[in-house]
Formats: sequence, structure tokens, C-alpha cells
Amino acid sequence: MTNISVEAIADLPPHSEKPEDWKRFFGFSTDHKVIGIQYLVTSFFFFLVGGLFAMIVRGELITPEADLLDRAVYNAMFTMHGTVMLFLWTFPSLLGLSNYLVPLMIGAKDMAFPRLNAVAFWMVPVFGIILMASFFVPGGPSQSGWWAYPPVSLQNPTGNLINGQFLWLLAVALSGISSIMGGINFVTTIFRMRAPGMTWFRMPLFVWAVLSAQIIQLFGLPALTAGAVMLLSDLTFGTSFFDPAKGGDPVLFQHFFWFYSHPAVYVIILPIFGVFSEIFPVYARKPLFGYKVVAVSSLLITGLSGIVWVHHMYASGTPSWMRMIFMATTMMISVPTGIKVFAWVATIWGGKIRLNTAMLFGLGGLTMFVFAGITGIMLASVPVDIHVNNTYFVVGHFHYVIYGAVVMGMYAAIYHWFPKMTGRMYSEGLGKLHFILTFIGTNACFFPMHPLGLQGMPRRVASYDPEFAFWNVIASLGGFLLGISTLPFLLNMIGSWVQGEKAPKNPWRAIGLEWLVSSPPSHENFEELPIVISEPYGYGKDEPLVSNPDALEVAHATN
Ligand code: HEM
Ligand SMILES: [Cu+2]
Repeated sequence: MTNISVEAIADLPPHSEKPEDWKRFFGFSTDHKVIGIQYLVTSFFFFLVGGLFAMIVRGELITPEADLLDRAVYNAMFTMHGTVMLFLWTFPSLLGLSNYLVPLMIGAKDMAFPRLNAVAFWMVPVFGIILMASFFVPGGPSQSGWWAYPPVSLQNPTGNLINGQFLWLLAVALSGISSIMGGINFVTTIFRMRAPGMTWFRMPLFVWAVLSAQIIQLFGLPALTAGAVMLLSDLTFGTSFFDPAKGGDPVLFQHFFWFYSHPAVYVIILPIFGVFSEIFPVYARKPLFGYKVVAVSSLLITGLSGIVWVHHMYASGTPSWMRMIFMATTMMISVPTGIKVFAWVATIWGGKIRLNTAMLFGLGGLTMFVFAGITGIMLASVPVDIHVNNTYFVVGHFHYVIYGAVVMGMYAAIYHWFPKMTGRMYSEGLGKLHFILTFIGTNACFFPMHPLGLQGMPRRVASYDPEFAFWNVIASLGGFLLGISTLPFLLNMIGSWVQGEKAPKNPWRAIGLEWLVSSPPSHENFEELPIVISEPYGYGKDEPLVSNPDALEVAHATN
């Protein structure tokens, strides 16, 4: 079966961009690999910005009194921290990874709509600037948290049209539009541009995961964007969709918000599940256990993700019968998720494990995810959630997911594909130092939040009762360690890219189309399309992946 869209390839601009030319990273490029790296680098910049805000928040919380910042500034800090981390780091960095890998992994020469792809990327710095501009308007940035719940988010004490909340809503709406463009592009690319022989069940699991995640974007984002626009209208034009003072319904906003924002956590975690599925077979040198079941479980998670959002609203006056239904649907998601965890453990089990930096981050991320899964099931149960709702327990749970699994999984991916992306090898010594600091820092920072929450420390407060001081000091020290942990990473990435050892085509002896082409790949990826003849993850089976490897190689030798 051939799924090549001729029109889409003909749409590519005729010029050829040489992989050695670094200037192309600073301009409007339509090469999915350049766009992928542009996304990754831009989002890492914002990761550092969001991290700086986190350091300020933890700096305030190292003592019980609110002595470092004004309370309003504190509120702005955690709001901007959460917003930057989600909309400017997590989503764009995952899009960057997906952009780089998906066409290579399915044997395509580019994404289906290369120009749309570039436009979607360039919107990221634009809404980043809009969001940062809120530091310079009277009244400062939004203080209502990344949830932006009304009626708090409808307060506008300055009375100005351009205020922090307005800019926040504008940035979020633009981010939604950019992500919808990305969703259309990925779904089309995966459906229409697979190389000959790349059937559904020969597709790498990372591609299955990206497909499942991007389907969520297409059904969920319209709800969030609609909610944001209605809120913007309440704030700016005095309509009363959500304003209780004028007869509006603030809980309605929560439905709009969580109908998207719960599934969004799978938009974030599914690609990381995909990374785990790619990395474990390579470094354990075994086929992935239960490939087809793992593939289908991604789609199952996508389906279930749409019917669980009310678990964020157990304490919002939701009637008991409804809470019970959503508790049941939420618990159901642990089934396909558990299947994946089981498959990874079975893959690693008894393998010849190579503990390089990429694998360490993969294993570390998996461990952290399992821990977060346990606290997640606790939060899904109505009685537990009623007790710890809006305490630090919740903050601890989601940072285990988002730092432990997502950030560590992202690091695993960056190390694993670094030689492919840059044509250079990274330094294992610096990489391992980075891993150790990250692993200790994550646990020291976020574990203490669980006992704090169980003891009743509320979230989003600048000061607290001195009985909570002990765990908060540890959390703050852990947070600062995490800040420091980014230094060896930066040093490694920049240093190795400039003067690392030259990387061969396939340094990890991995199986996958991306490893058949040169490092870094040429502008067109494949001179001649690969013809896929076997299933992925055939470690130890000695089967060729494509019937024309020589054609691919010859084409690249001339490049
Ligand atoms: C060094 C790393 C980090 C530290 C020390 C840290 C710390 C914190 C703290 C203390 C809060 C405030 C909790 C509250 O008042 O409710 C918070 C909130 C939050 N964090 Fe982090 N965090 C870090 C990394 C991340 C990352 C990587 C992400 C996402 C990718 C993230 C996403 C969030 C979100 C969404 C909130 C909620 C903000 C809100 O309530 O509006 N954090 N974080
Ligand atoms: Cu949820």
C-alpha cells in the first residue's frame, strides 16, 4: 500500500538546505527537521524562564512568612510559572520532537503541509512575547493561576483594556490555534504519507502515540478556545457567561476548561510513552513486548480521556451520582496505562541492559511515572480527593508526572536522538551527572509535597503555618538543585554540538527508518522512498527492515 500524497511533496520549495548550514535555524524554514529543532530550542529557553519563576516561588516558600515577595507578585509568579511551563515548554517541546521524528519514522520526505508547519512554529515566539509583555502593563501579569477560574479571572482593578489577564487569554487562544494547525498536520501526515509497506502495525509506537495525542487536540481544543474567548468577552465587553454577579455560571467555565485540559495531560504524556517504547527495546536489545496491544492502548487512552474531566470538579458542587460515574471512568484509564507499564517492564526484564544517559533517563522517568500513577489513583477516588483537593498533595502528584515522567522522558529523547539531529555524540560523563542531579532534585523537591498535602498545607499561598516548615525547606533545596541540574545539560548540548565526536548513522544499533539515513539526515530525508518489509523492534531476529537499504545509502553517500 502506498500512501504518498504527490501534491504534498510537490508543494515543497525547490531549494535544498544543507544540514551543515546553521543559519537556516534562524529563519522561516519548511524542513520539518529544522522546525523540530527550532521548537526544541525555543521551548528550552522558556523552560529556563519558567524554571526561574519556580525558583522565585520556592525562594518565597523556604520560610513560613511571606517575606520575599508581595502577595500579588507571588500570585503572578506561580501563575506565570504554570502557564509558561505548560504552553511554552511542554507542548512546544513535544511538538518539536514529534516534528523531527514522525516523517523520518514513517518514511516521508516532510510533513503533509510544510508551510502550515512553519507558521504554527512561528506563533510560539509570538504568543511567548505577548505573555511576557504582561510584566510591563499596569497591574502586572495575571494572578488567577493557569486555570483562570472566574470570578477571580474577571477582576480588573486597573480598569485598563490591556491588562495581564487579557494578554494571558490572548496568548492561550493563539496557542490553541497554533496547536490545532499542528494537529491537522500530524494526523494528515500519518494517514497519507507513510512509505510503501509501512502498514498500521509496522508503525513505530512513537508514531502511534503522536497520532493518539493529536486526535485529542482536534476534539478538545475547540472547547478550551471557546471557553477562553467567552471569558475574554466577559472580561473585556461586559458579557455575563461566567460572571455570577451578573447571573453567569462560573462552573460552566470549569466544564469548558477541563473538557480539554484533562485530555491535554494525555497530549503531554502519550508522546513520552512513545519515547519509552522506542528506547527500552534498543537499550535492552529485545523486541517490545506486546507491540500491538501497546499500539492500540494509546487509542484507548485517547477515547477514555474524553469522559473523565469532572474528576477535577469533585469539590465544585457536583452531585454525588455524577462524581461516582466520573470516578469509574477515571479508574478505567489505569487499565490501558497499566498494560503499557507491564509491557515496558517485560521488555526490560532479562534484557542485556546498556545504562547510558538516555536509558537512565528512560528508567528514571518510568519509575517516577509509576509513583505518580499511584497517587493519581488516590486522587481519582472521591473521598481522598475531597480531603486533599487544593493542597500540596495535588502539586506533588502532578509534578511527579510532569517533571518526573515528562521532563525526564524528554531528556531521554534528546540524548537518544541527539546524534541523529546534530551528527555529533554527546558526553556520557556530563549526561550522567545531569541525570543524578535531576533524579535527586526531583524527588527532594516534589516528594515532600505529599506529606505536606496530607497534613493540610493549601496550595497557592505565599505564607504557611510554621508546622509545615521542615518539608518546605527540603522542597526548596530540591528545587534549587533542579535549577543547577540544567547547567551540565546546557554545557553538554552546546559543547557536543560544536565539537563532539562525529556520530555514525546508527550509533546505538537501533532498528527504525531514521537510523538508516545519515546523521544528520539530508533535507529530503530519503532520496528514494524506503520499502518497509518487516515489523518494528525486531531485535535479535536478524530481519532486514527495508528491501532497498542500499538505495537509501547510496543516495546519501553523494550528499
Ligand atoms: C524546578 C522545577 C519546578 C519547581 C521547583 C516547581 C514548583 C512549583 C510550585 C512551588 C508551584 C506552586 C504550587 C501552588 O502554589 O499551587 C508550582 C505550580 C505549578 N507547576 Fe511547577 N515546578 C517546577 C517545574 C514544573 C514543570 C516542569 C512544569 C510543567 C511542565 C510545572 C507545572 C506547574 C503548574 C501547571 C503549576 C500550577 C500553577 C498554578 O497553580 O496556576 N512545574 N510549581
Ligand atoms: Cu484530569
